Amino acid sequence: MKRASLCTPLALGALVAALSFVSACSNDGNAADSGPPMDAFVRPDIGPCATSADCPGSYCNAGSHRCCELADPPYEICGDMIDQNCDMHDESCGDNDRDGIQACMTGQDPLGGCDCDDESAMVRPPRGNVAGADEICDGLDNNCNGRIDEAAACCPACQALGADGATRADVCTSSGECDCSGEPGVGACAVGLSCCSSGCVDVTSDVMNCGFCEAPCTDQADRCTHSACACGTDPPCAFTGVCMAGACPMM
Ligand SMILES: [Ca+2]
Ligand SMILES: [Ca+2]
Ligand SMILES: [Ca+2]
Ligand SMILES: [Ca+2]
Repeated sequence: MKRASLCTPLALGALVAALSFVSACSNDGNAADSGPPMDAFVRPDIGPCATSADCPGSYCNAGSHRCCELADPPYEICGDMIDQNCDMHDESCGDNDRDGIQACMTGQDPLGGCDCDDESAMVRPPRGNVAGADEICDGLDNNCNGRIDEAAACCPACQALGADGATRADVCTSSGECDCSGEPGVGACAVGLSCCSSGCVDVTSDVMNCGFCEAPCTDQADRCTHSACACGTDPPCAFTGVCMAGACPMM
């Protein structure tokens, strides 16, 4: 592979390289120079490229001196002078896309709750009160979990189940099987059940998932009947009333 001399200005694609250049080239052999030999100034982790000419079809990352190669899983670390997602620039730190999740910084695990693409509000992990982005079939890891388009809606095995494939399951396993992440490893929920965070449930009667997943009934009801919350055989109590033993308090 072609390598430029450390003392050739054209070789300086980055601040890091510039610092190496200044240090190395100041060691010109004069008696006043008592530093270590030139090679000692080369960063030990410096990569194989000096300029983008060394990277056919790609370009040389300034911070690593390695040809840009898409990180797997895809993510971007801000402010490190390395373009992990190969979009031709290093991301700034902060919350650039204003989706409530800070960019991933050096030393942070990209799968640990930082924004793996802080330039797209369509990409963010769940964190605190901020919901993660929905995983949609767009070739991106929208929820920053390290998997691209793993949702049931993007999964041929779930689609093969028919119209309710994305209701009975929510994820495609890494081996391509349709599964419910609330009850992993058992495949899609049985016909008539919905895949919710608590597993496979009947949303027509489940008080914690009444009508829809993650839709619990309040204290004004004590059961879920035909997908609707109820207090006994009646509708839920008025706002301040707590349903007890199937009855609302006397007003
Ligand atoms: Ca970066
Ligand atoms: Ca963000
Ligand atoms: Ca994902
Ligand atoms: Ca996606």
